[in-house]
Order: sequence, then structure tokens, then C-alpha cells
Amino acid sequence: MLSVTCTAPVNIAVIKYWGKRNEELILPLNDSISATLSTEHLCTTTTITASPNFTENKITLNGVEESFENKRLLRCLSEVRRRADEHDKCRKEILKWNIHVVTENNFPTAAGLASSASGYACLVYALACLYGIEKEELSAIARQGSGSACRSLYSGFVQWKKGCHDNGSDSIAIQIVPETHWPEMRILILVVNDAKKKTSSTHGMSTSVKTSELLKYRVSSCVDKNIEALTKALHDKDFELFGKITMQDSNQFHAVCLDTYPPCVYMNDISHSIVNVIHQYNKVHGEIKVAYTFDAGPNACLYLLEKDVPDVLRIINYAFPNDNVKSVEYIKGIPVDLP
Ligand code: 2P0
Repeated sequence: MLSVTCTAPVNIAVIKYWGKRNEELILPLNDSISATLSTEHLCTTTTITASPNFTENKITLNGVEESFENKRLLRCLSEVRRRADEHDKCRKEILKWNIHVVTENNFPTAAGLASSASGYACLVYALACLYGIEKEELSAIARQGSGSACRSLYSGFVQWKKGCHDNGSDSIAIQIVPETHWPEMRILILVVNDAKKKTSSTHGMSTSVKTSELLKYRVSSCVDKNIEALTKALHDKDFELFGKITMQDSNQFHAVCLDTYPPCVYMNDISHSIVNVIHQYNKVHGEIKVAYTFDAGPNACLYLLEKDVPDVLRIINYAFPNDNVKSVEYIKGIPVDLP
């Protein structure tokens, strides 16, 4: 019997992934960029045990047994096993053993807090550890579990390159800058609602690809420019530019969601109030001090610099005294070196 336990973090996109050109291989229409959070607050922990005595594969998510007959799960498992089979030093003797997977999120699952990202990153990383795969590029495998998962395998700010090969071999994540590059950067996550979302990202983006004209414009004319400018902002530690692009991309992503037919409505009234408060706050200061971004849910992620955290927390607590807005503080990624 052999057992491994790994932890993987959530990532929060500043240039959003929304739309696939290949649903089977999970190949995106556009590049995306995210920051990987610290595992102190939001993470997935997964234990995988392999044994010759297990009569079947099993998976438990947050204490509830789920079906193993899940296409994405099976694909990740077979991709890791295929690579292990090709490597001389891997534990080939255990490749045929069944496995039991026990996975826990320390935050609300499927509430727009990127649980599938940390979940599949953790699964693939743990499988690689189990079979003894070393120094392998794993992000292309994690991507086939959930697109955004490929970004959670690296720390700092990470770009998922859409790639151009039909087989997805170059649709991988790369680190743009490590978390040490901009150590003052912080993220506050304002949990507005932790209920499970109505429209899954997978379904929502598939409908957007079929129905949204705005998504075509976003992909053809906006994202590449923003990827380039945001990368420069990161290298230059230019918060003004970083914040502006982050907010504009979030707004465009939600505009695409509304342009989808039927529309995907992820932000709620509190989300929109947060947007207003942030713009007022930045206006009063005459510069961008805080940037918001919203994923496929109503919860806000605020990017800001450490020096501004106390004042922004004060404003948030003042503006939302009775609402369920909790804050969580930020960031350092996991090391990606396999043991
Ligand atoms: C992102 N989101 O870039 C964007 C922003 C949600 C909004 O990646 O179908 O759960 O599993 O590839 O990865 C959520 O999409 O979708 C997502 P699948 P995924 O973070």
C-alpha cells in the first residue's frame, strides 16, 4: 500500500479564461493570467492511497463519496499513468492498483472561488507524486481536469498560454513573476455568498461561445493587448496599470456573461455596490489604490498593496456593516518542485 498527501492553492484570474475552442481537451480561446494564493486560507488537500487489495477506485469530496466515472477525472488519471509508464524510474508496479482519493476544500466548493482549479491541480500533483514522476510538465494534464487548474501548479503570477497545437501540447501554464517579485501585493476576498452557483462555468462558457458576439470581439481584439500590458505592469510593478486592466477585464467578462443567451448573471447587488465603493475610493485618492475582480460568482477579490490594507478594510467594514462580507488575506504559492 502506498499513500501520498498534497495541498494545492486557489488562483484568482486578473485576465479571465472564458470560452473553449476544444471542449474535449479543454483548450481555451484566449490566454489568461492569475495570481496563486497562499494555501493558508483557500486550498485543497488530497490524499491518494493505492493498494493491490482495493477492488475498485473511489473518490470522496468533502466527506461525500462521488462517482469515479467522471470523464475529466479518468482522463487525468490515465494521462499521469501514461507518462509514468514512459519513465524508467517510476513506480510501474503500482500502476495497475486501484486508488482511493480523499479530497477536502477548506472553503465553499463551486461558489465561484475556484474550487475546481485547486482540486484538479492537487489531484494531478498528488498522482504524479504517487507514481514517482519527476520534473514533468504537469499543467497540460491538470488543464484536462479543469482549465483554470493548470495555473494553480505555479506560484506568483501565472499565464496560461492558449497554445496553437490541436493536441493541446503547448496549452500550458508558465510563471510570469514569482511571488517574491511584488511582495507588497495583497488580495482580499470578500465572501458575499458562499452558496453553490446556479450556472457552472463549464456550461456558462459553452453557451457564451455559441451565442455571444461580444465574446468574439473580446477574443479577437482585446485579450492579447491586455495580456501584454498586464505582463508589463507586473514586471514594472505598476499598480495603476495593473489595477485598471484587472477591473476592465472583469467588467468585460461579466458583460460577455450578460451578452450570453440566456444570460449568465453571476454578480449581485452587493457585488455592484462593492464596484461602486472601490471606484469612489480610488477617485478620492486620485489614483488606483484597489482593483476588484469577480469570477463566476458574486464574491469580490480585491487586489491592493499591503500599505493600503488597513484603510480599505475599514472602508469595507463601514460600507457593508450588516452584509455577509468577510475578508481573507493573501498570497504565496506552493513550490512546484516534486519531492
Ligand atoms: C478564470 N473562470 O480565468 C475564469 C474566470 C471563471 C471566471 O476559469 O470548464 O472551472 O473546468 O475548464 O476552469 C472557471 O472555469 O472551467 C474559470 P472548465 P473552469 O479563472
